[in-house]
Amino acid sequence: MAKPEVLITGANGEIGQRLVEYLEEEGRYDIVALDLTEPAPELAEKTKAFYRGNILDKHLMDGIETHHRFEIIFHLAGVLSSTGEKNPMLAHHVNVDGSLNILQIAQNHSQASGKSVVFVFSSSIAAYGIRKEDDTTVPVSVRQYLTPMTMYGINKLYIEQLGRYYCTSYKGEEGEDSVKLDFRCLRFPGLISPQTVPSGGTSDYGPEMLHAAAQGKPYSCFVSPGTMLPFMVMSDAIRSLIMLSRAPEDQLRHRIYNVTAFSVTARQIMKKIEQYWPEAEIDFEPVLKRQAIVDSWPDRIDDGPARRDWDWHPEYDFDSAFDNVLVPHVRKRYENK
Ligand code: AKB
Repeated sequence: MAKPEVLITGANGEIGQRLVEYLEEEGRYDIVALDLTEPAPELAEKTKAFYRGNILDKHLMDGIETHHRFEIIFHLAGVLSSTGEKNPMLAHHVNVDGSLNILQIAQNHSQASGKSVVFVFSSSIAAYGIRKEDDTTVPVSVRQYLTPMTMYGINKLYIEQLGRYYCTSYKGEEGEDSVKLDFRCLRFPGLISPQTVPSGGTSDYGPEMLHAAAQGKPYSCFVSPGTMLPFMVMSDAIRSLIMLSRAPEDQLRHRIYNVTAFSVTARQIMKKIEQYWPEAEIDFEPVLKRQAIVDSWPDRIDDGPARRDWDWHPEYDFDSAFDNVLVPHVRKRYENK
């Protein structure tokens, strides 16, 4: 019997690669993947179809819509915060217009099959905009401080709202009542993966510091030592995507959830790395623009609603993340290089 199909956009990105691997190993879905960049053959082999192209390409999107029937869509593709600040127009096109194309596929498939497509969107702490005078000693809830300073953050916030709109109010072109898609969204903190080094983001200093130390390379951190951000290891990010996608809809009191694992300063990350690589050469040379972006993100976010509604909890805190996952895996990754 044919398996249900899942679409993963941004499948060659940091989260996408791990999600493809997870779902392929589980064997529950036929995986249809989409990314702008060419995947490694080992990744492409795990999918039923790997489309290389742009989510703005209407012709490609129409082809994907016609050739498949998705039960679930993980929409991960997007231009990240630092890249987005260098090219805000591009970020807006890809993040907003591209997302609209994917939402429309989900909506059309929901209507055609008479069953709501589950649409999982990866949003970000970039949706927040904290000012100096704001009190962030208390973890920030999903509805507070929604005045993002980056194009990326503004785009994320808007897509969250678009998703909510499709899910609750959308009517077809003729104004007819339609079967609506089932929108679910996670606001991710900074993510740290032992397998990949991110690029184009602003929480990248955490993973960059780790991967540089493991390779014996010096690292100059672009935020100040006291800068604090919430983080999570990649395996917990994948768990949260899977858990939210499978939570019974009637248990979801919200459409948008924060998830987090530990809040640490850049100095704490450096100290942790020095426990394992005492010779690591790490210094701090804050870059004004990137520092301002990170300063506009909350130190701590409240993931209580996710814990209550769908039993979310991270598997790894700061110590166990580094001791049990990140350090052993990055060591292995670079041991013969
Ligand atoms: C970025 O830094 O842009 C991302 C994010 C926090 O969403 N990693």
